[in-house]
Amino acid sequence: MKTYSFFLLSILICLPSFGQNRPEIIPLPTSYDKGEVPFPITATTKIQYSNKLLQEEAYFLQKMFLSQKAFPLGIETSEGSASDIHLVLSESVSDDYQLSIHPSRGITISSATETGIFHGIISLLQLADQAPLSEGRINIPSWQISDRPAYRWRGFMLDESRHFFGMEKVKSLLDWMAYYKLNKFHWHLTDAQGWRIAINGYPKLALIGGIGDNSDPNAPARYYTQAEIKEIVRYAAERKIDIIPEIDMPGHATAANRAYPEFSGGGSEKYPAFTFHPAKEETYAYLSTILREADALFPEQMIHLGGDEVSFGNQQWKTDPHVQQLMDSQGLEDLKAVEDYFMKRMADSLFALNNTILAWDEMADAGLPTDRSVLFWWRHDQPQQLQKLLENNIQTVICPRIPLYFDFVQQDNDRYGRKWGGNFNPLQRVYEFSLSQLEVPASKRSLILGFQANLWTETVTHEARLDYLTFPRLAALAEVAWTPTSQKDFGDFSNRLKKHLPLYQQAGIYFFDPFDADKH
Ligand code: TNX
Repeated sequence: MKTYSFFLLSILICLPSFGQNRPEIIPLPTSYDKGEVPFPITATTKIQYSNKLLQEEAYFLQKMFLSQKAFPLGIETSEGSASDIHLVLSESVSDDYQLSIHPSRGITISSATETGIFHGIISLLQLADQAPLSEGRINIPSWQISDRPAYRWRGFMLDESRHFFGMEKVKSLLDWMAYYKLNKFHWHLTDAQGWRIAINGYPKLALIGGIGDNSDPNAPARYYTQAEIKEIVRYAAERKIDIIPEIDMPGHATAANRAYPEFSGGGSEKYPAFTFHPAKEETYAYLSTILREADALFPEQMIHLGGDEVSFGNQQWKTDPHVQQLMDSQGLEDLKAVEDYFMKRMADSLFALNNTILAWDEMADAGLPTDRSVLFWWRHDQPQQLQKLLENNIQTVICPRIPLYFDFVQQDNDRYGRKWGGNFNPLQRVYEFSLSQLEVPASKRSLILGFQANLWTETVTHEARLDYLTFPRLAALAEVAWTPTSQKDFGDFSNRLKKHLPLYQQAGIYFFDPFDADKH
């Protein structure tokens, strides 16, 4: 009895410090161990890197300490003293990165890749953000961390067609994605409401197609110039984020069709001029020119062609004699076959540019080549679509509306925002999402590239609203895609997350506070 109560007592004593047994990092690293004595970073600490290839990472670390902590850390390429931060590129590290903090040997981040070094830097910055600054020192707890992501696709999609947010907001989102080690920014740049990417060969796309948004069809044209896109791509690359543009086709094309009606395939009463024309050769030449310009701007060699919801507005195809002729000559049985034919031809244009085609799950049966396509499963209410993708051996990104659409609200009593059939996406539901909730046979697991959250913006009329829907769910998404399911724990995540809210506040982010929900 005595030993028993002693045992209970020791558990009780240990409990309050439980959180400290995990590093204050989101997403939680895969393995970690803590020493006793911290290492102090001061204004005179130096950064030293082992290989010229790491110069950009060293500058990034320097820039962050300067802007966030007002510490002007120096940079050295030669061997530094013991009190340094070392960045070491080393083939022998098999994890994504290792971060070692030692009271006398200083801080070492090692990895076989620059991306791994960057992730190690992010972990260090997060530890520094949670360490008290006293007497000019930031005491970093002496963690030994080995870390690697569970999935290689950790994505976030922003729709800037329905509402346009602009370069500064996109850069801020990229900052936060980097802070959570998210690595794919899917940029939905075209849709019915507005065309947001300048195309030199077809200037009216931006100048006329860029007019309007979901709040005001006459809002002055807003779009990204090619110079701005290059700047954003560079900014993302510095943060190890790939940008994937989406040029949605053959549906969701109304804005483009306002600019160049000669390529319109018509629409329906509810969705007028919704499609590109699938039976005119000129359409394919036109769209291929657009893709060639997009390819030159985005270095990742991946373009998302949409392919979603074509049936919303392809009614005119039924009566168009050119479409009928195409169906006869190509042996296409129905309009879905026309859609697939269209996408396959556009995929060929992408392959000629050495690109991979990305598209929504509507394309699961289109017969796209498995080695050059990635499809996005978004229709949570159609699990058979996911099964089709897997049966057809298609590489898949998991982004079901429930729970990964961030245009759906976080709490039941929100007055604005989406909630369909009583469904919405609270933080915990997002956090606890994992592959184990889906039917994915072990033999097909390698087809799953990872996870992505999508922020559609029909209802997102301004920045504060964007923030409110994105934060803090972005942090939960990070742990869905990075941390092994067996190590996830919502209670522990909540403890770490609480300490990120002041960071959002400092950054001027209008976040949803899950710990004080009634206030909203
Ligand atoms: C479906 S997801 C769409 C979007 C909407 C979204 C709203 C997808 C491929 N298409 O056009 O914005 O639902 O949640």
